[in-house]
Amino acid sequence: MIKVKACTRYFRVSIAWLALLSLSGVSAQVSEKVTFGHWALDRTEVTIGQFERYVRATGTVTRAEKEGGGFEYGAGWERRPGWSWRRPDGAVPASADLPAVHLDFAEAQAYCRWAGGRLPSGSEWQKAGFTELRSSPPAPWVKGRTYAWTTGDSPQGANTSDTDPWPRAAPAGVTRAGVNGLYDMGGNVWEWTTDAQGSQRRTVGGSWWYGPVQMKSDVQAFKPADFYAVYIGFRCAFDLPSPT
Ligand SMILES: [Ca+2]
Repeated sequence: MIKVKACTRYFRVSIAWLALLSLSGVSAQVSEKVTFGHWALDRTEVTIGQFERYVRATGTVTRAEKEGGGFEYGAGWERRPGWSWRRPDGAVPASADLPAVHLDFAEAQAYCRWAGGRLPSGSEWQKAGFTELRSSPPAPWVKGRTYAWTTGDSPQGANTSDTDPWPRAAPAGVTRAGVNGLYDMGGNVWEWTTDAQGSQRRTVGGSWWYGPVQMKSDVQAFKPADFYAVYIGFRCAFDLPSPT
């Protein structure tokens, strides 16, 4: 379970990615949601900055804050004192665009309700994540095609435990845009869905902790709904008025 990355290769890849990102100019001009007819999905995982606005508006104090800190996997699940969405890794986060984590299912759902939406179902998430639904997608995306990965034909460009520029979580919009122009559907942090097995809820997409195989659509990763950890986040779905 230990994440190892070769330093020399890491820096070489980082330089290549920085050059690529400087050319692509992602995130600045794109809307925050991707629309699929009667519903929409957040383009990125919900960020610390977005969650902070919710906390300021509602006075919410999360369970990780009240209960002594969020969890990270070490020798089993270990509570990390002081870790919460405010300090995902125990320190002031480098960017407000990092994903909001250390939130259980109900806390994620409460945020989405406040934002006018809800958590997606597993099937909604899966369709948006793997099947290109845009009417005129930019190259190389093909309308109607279902891809093997959320990033297309390969997992390259996602933030997993494989060699990439991100040792832990990555800020929104810096990884490679995937199917439907969505970011981090695979990798970065797991995302809560409403799929239930008793008191458990399905998380999808894998995370920076795991290899790319956890990104696949058929992964069934259910977690206790009241669990929160450093690599579980979420994004919201929104029901839209039907076209008349
Ligand atoms: Ca994700």
